[in-house]
Amino acid sequence: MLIIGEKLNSTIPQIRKAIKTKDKYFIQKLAREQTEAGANLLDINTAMEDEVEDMQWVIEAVQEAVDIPLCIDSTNPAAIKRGLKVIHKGQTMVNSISLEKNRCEDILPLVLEYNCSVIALTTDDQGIPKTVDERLKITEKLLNILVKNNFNLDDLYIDPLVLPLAVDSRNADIFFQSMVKIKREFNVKTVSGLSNVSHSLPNRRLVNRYFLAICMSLKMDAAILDPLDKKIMTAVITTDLLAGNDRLARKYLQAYRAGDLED
Ligand code: THG
Repeated sequence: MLIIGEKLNSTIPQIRKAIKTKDKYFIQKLAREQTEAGANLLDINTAMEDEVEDMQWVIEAVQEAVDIPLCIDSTNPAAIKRGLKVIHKGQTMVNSISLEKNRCEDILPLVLEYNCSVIALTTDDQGIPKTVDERLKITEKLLNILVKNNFNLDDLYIDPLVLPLAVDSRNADIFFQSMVKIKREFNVKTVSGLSNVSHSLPNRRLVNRYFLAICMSLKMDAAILDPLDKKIMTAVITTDLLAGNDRLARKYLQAYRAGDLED
C-alpha cells in the first residue's frame, strides 16, 4: 500500500506555527522522519495562512531534506500551480479534484501539464453523498471527464470519503462498499484518510487503526496517515503479512529486528 505522510499539514497547530515563523528546521525534520518511517509521498497542506507563498516555501524546504515525491493537498488552483512550478522530484500527486464547482476545470489542466497523479473525491456541489450508489455515480462522471481529457487512469486514486461513525453507525460500511464497488466496476485505485471515521469518538487512533486494517484487506491502494504513529505502521506491516503481501515475512521480521513493531 502506498503511504502518504500527513504531518506537513497547516491545520496541525505546530506546523502552522512553523510555517508562520519560517522554522525550516522543524519542517525538514518532519519530512525526514516521515520518510524514514516509510512514507512513499509527503502530503503538503498550507491552507491556513498565506497558502500560495507558503506552498512554495514548504516545498523548497522539504526538497532540500528528502528525495521522495510530494502530494499537494489544496483546493486552490493558484497554490497547486505554484507548488508544481517548484517541485522537481518524481511524479507529483495533486490532492484533490472533485465534481464541486470548478474543481476539475481549473485544476485538471495543471495536472495534465505536469503529468501528475491525482486524488479525486466523490463529492459534488451537494456535498458528500450518503449512499454507495451516489458515490458510484459521481465516480463515473469524474472518470468521463478524465477520459475525455486523455488523463491516464493508472494515475488516478478515488477517495470515496468516509464519514464519521459518530454521525451514523453505517458510515464505515458505506465507505467499504463504495470502495470495493469502485474498484470492481471501474478498475481504478482508491485512497482514504484515516481520521474522519473516528471523529467525536474516544480513543480515535484505535478506531483509525482497525479501519485501516479493514481497508487494506479490501485492497485499498493508498492511505493518508501519520507514519510517525508506530502503532499505525505496525498495523500496516502486520496486515500486509496477513494479506499475503510480505514474502517470507521479510518486512515484518525486519521491522521486528529494528524494534519498530508496537502492540
Ligand atoms: N482525504 C484526502 N485528503 C485529506 C484527507 C482525506 N487531507 C487532509 C486529511 N484528510 C488528512 N490529513 C491529516 C493531517 C493531520 C491530521 C489528520 C489528517 C491530524 N493530525 C494530528 C497531529 O498530527 O498532531 C493528530 C494525529 C492523531 O492524533 O492521530 O489531526 O481524508 N484526499
